[in-house]
Amino acid sequence: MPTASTVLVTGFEPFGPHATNPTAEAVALLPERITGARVVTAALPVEYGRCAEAALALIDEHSPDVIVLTGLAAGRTAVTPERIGINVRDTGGVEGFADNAGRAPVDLPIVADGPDGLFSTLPNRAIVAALLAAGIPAEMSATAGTFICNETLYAVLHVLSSAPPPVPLAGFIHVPDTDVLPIGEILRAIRVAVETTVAALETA
Ligand code: PCA
Repeated sequence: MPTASTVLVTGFEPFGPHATNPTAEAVALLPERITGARVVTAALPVEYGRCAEAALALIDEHSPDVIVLTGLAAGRTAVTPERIGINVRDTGGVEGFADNAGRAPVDLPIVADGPDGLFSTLPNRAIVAALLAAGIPAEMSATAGTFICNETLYAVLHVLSSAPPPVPLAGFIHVPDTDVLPIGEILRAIRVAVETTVAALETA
């Protein structure tokens, strides 16, 4: 039964119409340790390519046992662990919308010849149950979209899929905007997700 010594928890910088990003604010408020594990946090850039490079550099530097990537999904009304990352970069459906470097690719792969999809390895069912038990709205999500959050999830899972053991548990959680869930509740949700994943690792 392995014990988590390091947990990497990321949010994202502001993007598009959002002057702030609650995930960057929430991860910066996390305590230095959660259930004994050291907590490393960062706000990732909202740019194709650089988002995943930044996440992978942190993974290289800190060798985390647990990786919880978080991002804002404005319009959602629940905290939503993502089931899968898909091998698609596509910003084309939204008029005038681009990443923070002004790029709006359409129908491109993230990894040429990569698998179509890669599943999160976080204990998503247990996380949803723990969030609901904590009084936080939560449900599983079947799509992280085709923008930066999906790319970061897919690229991290792709690298981990060929990494030597021990491979960290890794996945993505989208959170609603602060008009639906105040920042303190978003912080609590992320903390519950981390605690649940650390506990799952210890009973594995
Ligand atoms: N949400 C966006 C990118 C950054 C973020 O917080 C997304 O869902 O892709």
